[in-house]
Amino acid sequence: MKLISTIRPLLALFVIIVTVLLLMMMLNLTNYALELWQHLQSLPAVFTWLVGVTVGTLLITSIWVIWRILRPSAGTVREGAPEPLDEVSLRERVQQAEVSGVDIQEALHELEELGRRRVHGRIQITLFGEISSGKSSLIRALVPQAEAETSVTGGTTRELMHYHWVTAAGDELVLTDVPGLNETGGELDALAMEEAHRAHIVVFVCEGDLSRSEFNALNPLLALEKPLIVAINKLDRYSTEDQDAIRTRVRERLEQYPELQIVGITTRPAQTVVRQLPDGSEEEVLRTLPPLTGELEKALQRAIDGRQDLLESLRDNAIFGLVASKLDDAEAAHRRHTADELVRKYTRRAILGGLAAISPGTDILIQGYLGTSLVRELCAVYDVPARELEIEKVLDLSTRQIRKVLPLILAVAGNAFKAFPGVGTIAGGLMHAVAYGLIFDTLGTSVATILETRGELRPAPTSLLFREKLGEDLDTRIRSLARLALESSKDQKRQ
Ligand SMILES: Nc1nc2c(ncn2[C@@H]2O[C@H](COP(=O)(O)OP(=O)(O)OP(=O)(O)O)[C@@H](O)[C@H]2O)c(=O)[nH]1
Ligand SMILES: [Mg+2]
Repeated sequence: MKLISTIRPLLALFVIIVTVLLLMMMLNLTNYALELWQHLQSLPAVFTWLVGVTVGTLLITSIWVIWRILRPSAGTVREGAPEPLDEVSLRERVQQAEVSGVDIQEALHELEELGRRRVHGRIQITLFGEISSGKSSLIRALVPQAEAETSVTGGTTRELMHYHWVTAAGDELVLTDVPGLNETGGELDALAMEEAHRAHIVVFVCEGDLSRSEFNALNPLLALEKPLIVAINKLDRYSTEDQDAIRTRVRERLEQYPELQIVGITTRPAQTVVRQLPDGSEEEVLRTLPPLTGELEKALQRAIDGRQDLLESLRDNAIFGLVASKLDDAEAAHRRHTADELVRKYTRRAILGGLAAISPGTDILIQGYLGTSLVRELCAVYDVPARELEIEKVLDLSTRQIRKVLPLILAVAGNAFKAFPGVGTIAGGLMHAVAYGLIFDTLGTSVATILETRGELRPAPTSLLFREKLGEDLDTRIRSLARLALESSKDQKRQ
């Protein structure tokens, strides 16, 4: 508020100066224009025309140039294949990660799978959709000899199943059946999504209009930028008018994606017929009719007959993205593991330090060599610059938090030792050792969490998290630290 009140007069002064300058400029310009007009009057008419035409042309050209610059770029057609991600640098990254001890198995497996798929060279089509939308039935309709299971209960397909399909045009394709979306609470969605990355073409099977979750599931698929076909299934359940209405509705909802192909299919149409029995009575029988998948087959053929190199590079790019994200995950897990080890190492050291203290004071500080090097080492693990000033602030703020809870920690520690038979009277050093251990464990995990989530060392949030974590699960943590302190104390005595 103070700042605003001092700025106000300056702002007013600025407005006055700008107004005066603008006024002067306007008067000057008017004067200049009038002078020019008078000059032109004294010249032959052809000169006046010439100046008029030149000024007009200049104005129109500059307006046209400005419009070209500011015109929204939407609608520009993507020309040619997209720049493929750099496979060489991706493989280099995998190698470097392996040297640093990161588990590269999943990323490597993905690249090997890409190699295998490149060798057999078949177009891969992944079916995607909610449970029971009819994905397995579609496979059965397209490849009648395939043994795809179908069920009324939903959640039949729980793993990836590949089917070899030779189309009427003679193209060799691989159809992949994936688990339905939201199957067992979405547990298998990632499996389905990964397979969509590996495909050349994705067919999104839905029944009727798109539900909200289907609509949301389409977004990450569209982001893959590969040919996507939305197949509206089970159309046999609707009258012709309703079928048209459903198609129109789906088309309207997806109109911002003109590259999407929308088709209607019935993969396992059923019809109830009334049958006359010999005794004159009647019974209702469910009759399965031949599937209708022509529209989808045509759409697939269109996608296949397009540019093969484009299909390949889109598939490759999606897989490279998948490899990169698997590497990111593996690197994050590796960092977390290294950070955990570090925290354990420093907790042990802190316990030993506590045991070695000759007369433990009532004031526990975490400044000093041990605290500083724990934070510094954690920063190195997360590739974050470790500034001395920030480290000091983290330690200082956290120490302030300790003072409030230290009596409680010492009391719980004293109590915990009672659970160990034959420990006898507890020396203050042992209790302090446990408190030190708890503090270093909490500090380490808090710093690691902040570094991981924020990508930088932030003293205030770190100390807040430290306070929150310090009281968490106190009994259990102190009991295991007490055991560690006792073992360390015994080791010390033995030496
Ligand atoms: N009326 C009608 N029912 C169909 C059609 N296609 C499939 N169904 C029925 O829908 C149910 C589910 O079919 P599935 O092919 O197992 O569906 P899915 O998508 O593979 O299911 P999950 O593997 O569980 O994700 C079965 O009862 C099929 O008989 C169709 O075109 N019309
Ligand atoms: Mg299925």
